[in-house]
Amino acid sequence: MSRLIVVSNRVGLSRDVGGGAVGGLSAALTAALRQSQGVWFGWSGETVEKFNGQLALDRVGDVTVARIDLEPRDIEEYYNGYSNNTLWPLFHNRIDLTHYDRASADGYARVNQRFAEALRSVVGPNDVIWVHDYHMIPLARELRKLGFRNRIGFFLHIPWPARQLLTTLPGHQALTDALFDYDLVGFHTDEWLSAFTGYLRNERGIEVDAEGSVESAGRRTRLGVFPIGVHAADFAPENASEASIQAQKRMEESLSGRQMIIGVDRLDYSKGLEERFIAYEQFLHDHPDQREKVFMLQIATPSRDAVEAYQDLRGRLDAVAGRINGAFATLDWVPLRYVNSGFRQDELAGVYRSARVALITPLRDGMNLVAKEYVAAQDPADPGVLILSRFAGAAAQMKEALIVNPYDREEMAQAIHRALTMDPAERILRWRALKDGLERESLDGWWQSYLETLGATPRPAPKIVRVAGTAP
Ligand code: GDG
Repeated sequence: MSRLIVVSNRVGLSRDVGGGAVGGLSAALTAALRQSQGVWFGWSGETVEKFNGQLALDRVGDVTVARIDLEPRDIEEYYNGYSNNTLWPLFHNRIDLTHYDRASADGYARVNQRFAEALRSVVGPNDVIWVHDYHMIPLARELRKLGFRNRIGFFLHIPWPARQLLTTLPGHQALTDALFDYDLVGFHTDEWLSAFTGYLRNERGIEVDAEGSVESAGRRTRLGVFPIGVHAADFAPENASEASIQAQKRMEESLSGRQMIIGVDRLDYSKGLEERFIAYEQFLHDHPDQREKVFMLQIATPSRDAVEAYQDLRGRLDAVAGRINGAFATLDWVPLRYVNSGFRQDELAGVYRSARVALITPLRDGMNLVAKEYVAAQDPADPGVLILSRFAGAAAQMKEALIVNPYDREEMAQAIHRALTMDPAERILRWRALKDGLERESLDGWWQSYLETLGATPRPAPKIVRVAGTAP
């Protein structure tokens, strides 16, 4: 039987999380895996002094979880280094934060080899392998070297950078060539796909054929756009869990009749948090009549603390938040509540429901799921307004949001004012269109259409081994 093998840096599924604690993407991949009693493979999050290649196997319901430990040096070079200090900033247009060094690039290659070796004992000849994200670009190449002839797909959760930026990366050719060892490469939006094909055409002289495939070194790779969605029902008010209702109640009690603006992001420079705070400051400055009638709650869960750029950002955000509250707070009003702890997903849904406005303004984002979750959580009779950056992949679909340029603080300040004062009829009209979009582009539809497309790609041809003395 053909099973699905999902490979990602971290495995989102575990025995000890349940209910609202698991994120939507993890739940969706788990659903995909359940269908074929599949395997989810990734780094355990743990380190061992000396790499031993040992797989820890665990069974969670119908799904097998296979995890592997890495060495501290692997984490430094592969994870903190090449993945998060080179590829992440570069793919998010932050060439100023992109650090390249040969040791990290070597560590990235080494860990991908280690993952491929470890997959040998897991993967059967008919299994379909689905590799996720920028940590694993060369994995299919390593698997092919070991003789794997399985269908292997890759999905990039982040944007693809413009050619002019990508070509600053030493070894960009080898990195992109590695994608040709996949049978299907998927992106969130047409824009990311066309950045990729533009690079291939203009830098490498490789054209996309009429079927949307590219051919290089005798291998054919299909390219496609698969916009990820959310499981709207998990956020819908009618399905609210007790924890969700309590979170909403707690929020509403703390509003004291004020309107709330919500932001929820990983603490990451790509999310435009500093620009957002400054735009909110501008709004408070431009609209004295709105002060004390509104507040902003920014939930920003720390991530990648070991990377210097993230420590710097944290310091800057603390300073701007302090400045805003110092300048505008009164005895019983704090204009900006800035929270660095995480919440359960169902609690978040309750928080989304109590917010009149969501301010989701990344400087660059593969998709952005928070924008969709906010829409899914709204009360149809009294929905809130989504303000969305034009640079989030989600903006390609969510056109009825108030679309803003996150670099333009005056425009953002105006959009905040417009959202807070929007009449109910317009709010409902916009929300309905956005909600319909969520139904059309659902999370289940995302993985199903990706896997269908991957399943329809021709099976990689066997390697032709020439026997000495025979004619070619
Ligand atoms: C990458 C791409 C792409 C946040 N705080 C808490 C929490 N979250 C959840 C949100 C949302 C998820 O984390 C964040 O997803 P995003 O899409 O906004 O961003 P990234 O983490 O950067 O994800 C992105 C995504 O991959 C999927 O392809 O959209 O562009 O960068 O679901 O709700 N969840 C819980 N507590 C928190 O405090 N439970």
